[in-house]
Amino acid sequence: MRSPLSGGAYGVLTAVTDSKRQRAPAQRPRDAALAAVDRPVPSGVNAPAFGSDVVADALRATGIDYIALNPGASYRGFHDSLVNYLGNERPQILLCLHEESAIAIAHGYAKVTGRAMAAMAHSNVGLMHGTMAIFNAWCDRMPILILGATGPVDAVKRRPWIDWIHTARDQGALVRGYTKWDDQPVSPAAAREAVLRAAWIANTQPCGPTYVNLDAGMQEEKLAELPAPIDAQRFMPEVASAPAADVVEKAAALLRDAKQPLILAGRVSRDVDAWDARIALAERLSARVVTDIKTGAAFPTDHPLHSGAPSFIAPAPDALEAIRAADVILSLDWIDVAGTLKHADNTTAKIVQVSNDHHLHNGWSMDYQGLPPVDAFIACAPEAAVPALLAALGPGQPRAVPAAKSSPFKPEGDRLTVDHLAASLREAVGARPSSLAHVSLSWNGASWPFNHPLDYLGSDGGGGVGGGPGISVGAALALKGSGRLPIAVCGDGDFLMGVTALWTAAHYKIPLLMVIANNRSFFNDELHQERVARMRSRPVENRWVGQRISEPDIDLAAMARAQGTAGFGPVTAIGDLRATFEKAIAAVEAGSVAVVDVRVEPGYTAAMTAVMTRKND
Ligand SMILES: Cc1ncc(C[n+]2csc(CCOP(=O)(O)OP(=O)(O)O)c2C)c(N)n1
Ligand SMILES: [Mg+2]
Repeated sequence: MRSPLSGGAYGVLTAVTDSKRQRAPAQRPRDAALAAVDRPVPSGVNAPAFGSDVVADALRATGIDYIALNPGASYRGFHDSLVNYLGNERPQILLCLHEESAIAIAHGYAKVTGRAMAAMAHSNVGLMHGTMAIFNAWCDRMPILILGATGPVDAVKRRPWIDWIHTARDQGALVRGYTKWDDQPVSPAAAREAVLRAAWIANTQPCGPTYVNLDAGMQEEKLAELPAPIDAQRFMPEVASAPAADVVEKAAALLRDAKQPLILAGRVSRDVDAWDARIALAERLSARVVTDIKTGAAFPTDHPLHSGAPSFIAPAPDALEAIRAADVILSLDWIDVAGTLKHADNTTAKIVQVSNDHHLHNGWSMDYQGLPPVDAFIACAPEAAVPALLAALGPGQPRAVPAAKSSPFKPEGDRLTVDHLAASLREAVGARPSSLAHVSLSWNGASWPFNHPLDYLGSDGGGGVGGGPGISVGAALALKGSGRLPIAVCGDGDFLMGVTALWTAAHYKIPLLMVIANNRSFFNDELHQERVARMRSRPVENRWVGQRISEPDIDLAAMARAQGTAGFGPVTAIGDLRATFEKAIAAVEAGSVAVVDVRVEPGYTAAMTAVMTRKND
């Protein structure tokens, strides 16, 4: 029998090509050490014979290298196809201890490559475990091809009890509010089409997760005949969105006439040319630039035009000042324009919005944020708009703009804080290229400069605590072999919820340095309780009750070691930080995962604390 995809069962491997977004890690040859893990004995099977073989061929045709999963009988047919038909390569299975980490790993991988990896969750229960991570990826606009399965849709084929509890009428409904598309195909040919469509839609901007639910009956069906061969690549065309010329002209005119233009650099790609184009645009306009810690590095933070440290909840004071002073604001797919204007006391600046995010807005999730006033709307991705704006503006004389205020970062006090952690970590990292895959809520954006789009990969997207470890492992997977040191800084709460993702990194030999900013608390919520106490004139001293994670203190390094990683700490003295980080980095450079537990004083930056504890907000 011939494969149902042209090129043979092992043929169509380059379906996803081109696009600068994926240029770096995704196109490196597959990692030999990782590929050598979990090799099955050869099965001698090279012809598709079951429904799930057709689906496996389709998945391979998408060009996806890995599928992170937690197993389950609802997809035992497909699992067999991955192992015994495809030989556990292209895609290779990455076993995860929880569906939440399977999805988060795919999320982190997309943060680096801009392209979807696959993840799989068993029936309704596995999908329920994965939902928070799917929501995080959705809010972060990251592509993931999620496969799921259901007990036989045909009730006659169901095994008693278990197949009945694991069959739901409309399983996709669990995730429909925060996926771009979902399907439950009935036949192998329809499933092949669904997989190709899911990969295509996930990877088309604005990106996001898609979900295909594979009926167990369809997977296990013996093929009477194969679906007719197709050329998979033709079903996943590259989609380019171009800005309309008249709107670009209108925006360029607004920006050209601006006395104090400002760029809010938001959801942008990891592409180096696009990074350079943003710098060129800011310099052409002499525009101040503000960036956000919710999104990956978008502009060099030590550029004289960059204002204020990237921050989480509200723009940093210098950034706010620049926003208030601006007369024209260019948003490059900034996550929350309306909220940012609100923070800036509703400035009356003219707004140019570059975004195609509205294509994803739906009735279920409000992650689209407030509706901002807009004077020129360029409906495309920033990567297409910035060069168009540069061309429309033409050459010009840069105006003299005073360099943004910058005071060198220096941790204060003699008690170990997250600032000391950051400063010592930077010293230990030295001149090595590194990528911050994740930062804790307590992170101070001023503590770490970004000078390359891969220097920082952004936050979890949906504010779902527990995503940090998995996202970091996925990013480290994508960065493996790139020469960049993957570093993640996780809160202790975040770490504790997602720690088992580290086992996957250890098992598949994915080096990663994880540092825990361990304030022994769900500290964010201590600040919320403080605020409520202030509003109600009740004792703020009680803010810690129901928040602190101590008595007993948890040995986080031991938890990490239990996953097969190197574990250091707890580090309690500032003077021990650097040497410990150096040891941990040496372990990572020798191929390990290393985790350092650092006991930090509870506390956020002054600006974040002020925003969170304001009495009347
Ligand atoms: C799944 C989930 N549960 C609860 C919360 C509420 N929450 C927001 S931040 C936070 C504390 C996180 O603790 P940690 O990672 O240690 O960071 P810290 O606040 O201590 O800096 C919690 C519980 C959430 N956002 N997501
Ligand atoms: Mg904490």
